[in-house]
Amino acid sequence: MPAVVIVGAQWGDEGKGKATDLLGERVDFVVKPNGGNNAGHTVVVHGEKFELKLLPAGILSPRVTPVIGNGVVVNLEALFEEIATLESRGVDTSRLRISANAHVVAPYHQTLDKVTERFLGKRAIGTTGRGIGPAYMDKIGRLGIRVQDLLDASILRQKVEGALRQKNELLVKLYNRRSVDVDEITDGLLAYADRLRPMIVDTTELLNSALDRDEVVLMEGGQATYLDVDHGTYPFVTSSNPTAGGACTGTGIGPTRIDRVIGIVKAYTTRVGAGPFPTELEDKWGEYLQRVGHEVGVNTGRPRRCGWYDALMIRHAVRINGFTDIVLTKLDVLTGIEEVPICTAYDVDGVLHHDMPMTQTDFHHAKPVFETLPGWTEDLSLARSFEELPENAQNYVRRLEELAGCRISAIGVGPDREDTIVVH
Ligand code: 2SA
Ligand code: GDP
Ligand code: MG
Repeated sequence: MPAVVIVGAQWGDEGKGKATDLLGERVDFVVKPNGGNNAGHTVVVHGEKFELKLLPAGILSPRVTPVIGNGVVVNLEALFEEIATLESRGVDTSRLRISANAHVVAPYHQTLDKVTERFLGKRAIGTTGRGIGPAYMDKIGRLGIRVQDLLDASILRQKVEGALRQKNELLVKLYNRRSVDVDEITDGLLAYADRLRPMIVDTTELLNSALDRDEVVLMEGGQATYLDVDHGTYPFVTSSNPTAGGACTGTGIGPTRIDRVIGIVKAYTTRVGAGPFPTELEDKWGEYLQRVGHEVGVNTGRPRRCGWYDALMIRHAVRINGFTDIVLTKLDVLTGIEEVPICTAYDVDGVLHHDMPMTQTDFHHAKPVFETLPGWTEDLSLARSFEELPENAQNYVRRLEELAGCRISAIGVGPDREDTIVVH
């Protein structure tokens, strides 16, 4: 039975958390393959709002076992804070399992994230400041601390020492900061060991055995396609692979076991942080989408940049991820707009492109070419079938489906778990 992957198709905040939560009813395991507490999901369950940062959205469904996969970087302070907040609101977090191979975000990663951003000045990425990039740099540089290292105090101390030798040079000499103390870091991490121990398992074995028993495993990608370090708008990306392939490496589930790859697509486009954004609106419509769509970062509280739907980006995302289905979210936010633009081509220095340009320079120069469809004024929030949508909203969805080359199997018409139309 199925292993299902959920991937954001744009720059994040498409509503992956809600989609995961919705599928939670039919799922046994929800695993997070990448990212860390830079993610942010808002999930509304019967009017009650939950904000998740590090934990997978599946934690809100009582029958789901939530799992933090090997590809994740875990800030232990943030983890236990989030667990405490959820427990205080009556959510049972005791089923949570964490991969022994997941990496730890240490306080010095956060320091380095912030000083690097400052050092970059105008070229700053606009990171969430959570230490994600430096933690992944250590992982790839083979200087990382893994969750399993907390089970062996002497190994942990050696690894922290190894990691800090080079970083302290950097912090003191280049960034004019005080050096970080090995004992302070080691003891700080060890303080979590006892609480962490019962959660640490071989999650690859756990998830593959679940698939052997025909249970359903949902892999909930953090961030999104265009924040992918390989396929995104580099260097304005995160430091992991949020695309479908990253779900395999980040969990240890092989590609042949995956049955469905669901792309979460917002009915317009948003982005947090710096980087190119061809359909960005810097006029009253950008403010309109920001206000009506409540487009504010869950983690950092930053207002999200907003723009019209970009069909080139979605078609390319369909290919990179091999989407079998699309869940279209926030269609309700477009209600009341007289003519709804869709970007169907880019004008790059006078040359028309119908597919994503090969180079970042071209993408930076891309000017959107729009077609417009007539809008609708009816409230969509009560629609529960495709036929109950106003005709113009139906036409908008059909046109997006045609341009994407992938079926739209569900449509979001409001933030609540219930506000969803299942099409297929
Ligand atoms: P980082 O911190 O190294 O991953 O930042 C690198 C880039 O990735 C972007 N990024 C995100 N973009 C949208 N949403 C994210 N999560 C939060 C949310 C964001 C928030 O769900 O609202 O609260 O601000 C997320 N995480 C990383 C980031 O903006 C950089 O462009
Ligand atoms: P994620 O990072 O992809 O999980 O998305 P976020 O939770 O950061 O941002 C999506 C926001 O849109 C959240 O506030 C959701 O509650 C909200 N949302 C999700 N689907 C819909 C929808 O169909 N309509 C409306 N109006 N809001 C939605
Ligand atoms: Mg988010």
